[in-house]
Amino acid sequence: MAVKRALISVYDKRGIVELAQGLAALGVEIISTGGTYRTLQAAGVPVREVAEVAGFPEILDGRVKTLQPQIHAGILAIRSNPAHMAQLAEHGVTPIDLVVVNLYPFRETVANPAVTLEEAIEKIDIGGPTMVRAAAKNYQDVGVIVNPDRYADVLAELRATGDLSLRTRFALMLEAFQHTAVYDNAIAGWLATRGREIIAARAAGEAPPAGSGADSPFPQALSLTFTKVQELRYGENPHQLAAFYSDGTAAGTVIARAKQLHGKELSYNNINDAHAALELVKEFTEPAAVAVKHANPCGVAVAPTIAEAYRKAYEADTVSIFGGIVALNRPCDRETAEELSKIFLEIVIAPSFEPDALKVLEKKKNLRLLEIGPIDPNPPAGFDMKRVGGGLLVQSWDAIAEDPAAWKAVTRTAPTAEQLRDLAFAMKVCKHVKSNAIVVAKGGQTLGVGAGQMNRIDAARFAIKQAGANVKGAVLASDAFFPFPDVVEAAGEAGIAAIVQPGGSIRDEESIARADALGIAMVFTGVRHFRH
Ligand code: 93A
Repeated sequence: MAVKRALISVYDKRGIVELAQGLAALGVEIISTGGTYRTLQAAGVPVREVAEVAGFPEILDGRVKTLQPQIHAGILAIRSNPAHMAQLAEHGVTPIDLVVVNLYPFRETVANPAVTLEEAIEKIDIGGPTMVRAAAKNYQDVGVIVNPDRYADVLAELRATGDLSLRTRFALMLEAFQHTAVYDNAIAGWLATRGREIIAARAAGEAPPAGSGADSPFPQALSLTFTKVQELRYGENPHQLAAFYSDGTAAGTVIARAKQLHGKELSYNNINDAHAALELVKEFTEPAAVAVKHANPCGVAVAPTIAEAYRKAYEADTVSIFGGIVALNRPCDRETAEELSKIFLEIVIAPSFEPDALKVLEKKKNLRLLEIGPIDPNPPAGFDMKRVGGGLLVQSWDAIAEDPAAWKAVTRTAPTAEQLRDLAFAMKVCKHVKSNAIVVAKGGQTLGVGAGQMNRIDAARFAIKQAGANVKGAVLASDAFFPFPDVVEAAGEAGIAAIVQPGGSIRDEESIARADALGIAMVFTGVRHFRH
């Protein structure tokens, strides 16, 4: 599919001159609608107007610009179908190989609380989505760009190969249909809420109530497209049926696109735990190892080498890791593999496995090895979601980056530099532990993890007990504030040297006074990390 002719019709003109110049330099003929035509012409790019090509002017204040058979037949004709091509010739239609469109800004328009129904409706793009859908449908022969972020890559591919690969055209098609789906969702959502209010007021002969106009990141109606990757043997328990669906992005979770090098098929619990392990190991830039059981970290450590980090993570809790999942943020080398193979693990996740390491680990018949490539520190794409009876709870990911430099020491003694490093480490882990969460750590290693307790003091007691004799001089992190000074008291009794917690309780002063009395340094982060 050589690109000979491109139709460019964009509302947002950013980057369009550069793209058009690039296309023109490749000998691509460009046709455009009024505003885009004028922009390109002013920039000296050779361009013809759609009206001239179609032999029909833009009419109805632009409502009919591209809704022409000359345009749509040019987009939709199947090039390998001789009858289609003969019909184009008969009617003097030239094929269009690339469609570059971005739509009237409906969402931006209705973000204005004072917008009228008429203004909103005028911003419903008709011709744009029609071209986008036509071009997307004919992806075998036509490329479609709806996202200015794609300009550079498409141009680069055309420069390199004179063509767009099937994969590129397919990816562009998918993005195009997702784009028009989201666009129509926004229209339907606004009409169903604010539009209805306006119409009801009009029918009652009243002025419409003030609109909120909030440009919410959450669409009014959520239609999600997930594709089945595989059916799973069973769900959390053998009597539950289960499957894994991908949202198609896989950017953050990586599980959907991890390469399984060895071992049995992943189970429902495996995928859930692997996700938890991966999200936590992402937090670290230094070599880090994370062991997870039942979606909670049981041993986490950082060290100068990945083998050392794993050894420390194992030693953090030599009991819970049995049958667990380990995530590494560095390639798994032979030394680490030898250590890993000493115990029964369900999964090892790593950016890559060195051939020596693979040889060692492949001896374990059932051990699943997941190669995830370079660790992407970003949260998964889209939202975090949880099913509840009758609906779906949707929120953004808990992706806030903790900045220990911005933490506030609230006690007379501030933590030492070493304690602050441990506090930062403990808080990173704590963020990934089910609430109520308390983490005790020292020297870049967890010593005790209190998870999922219904009260904070029991979580603290558990973490302290687990740390055993090592607790002296260790630090403690809490995912939420202390409602009572009891955690500080238990920490003092155990010999904890420093505490980090969000702060914000009405009894903060009591906890601070107790910490001062016990000689504990305490810092407040101002950020809560509940996880349920
Ligand atoms: O009013 S429309 O729905 N009717 C059309 O036939 C049509 N064709 C393209 N809007 C139409 N467009 C839209 O015009 C495009 O989606 C794009 O957003 C905009 C570009 O117009 P101009 O090039 O005149 O700035």
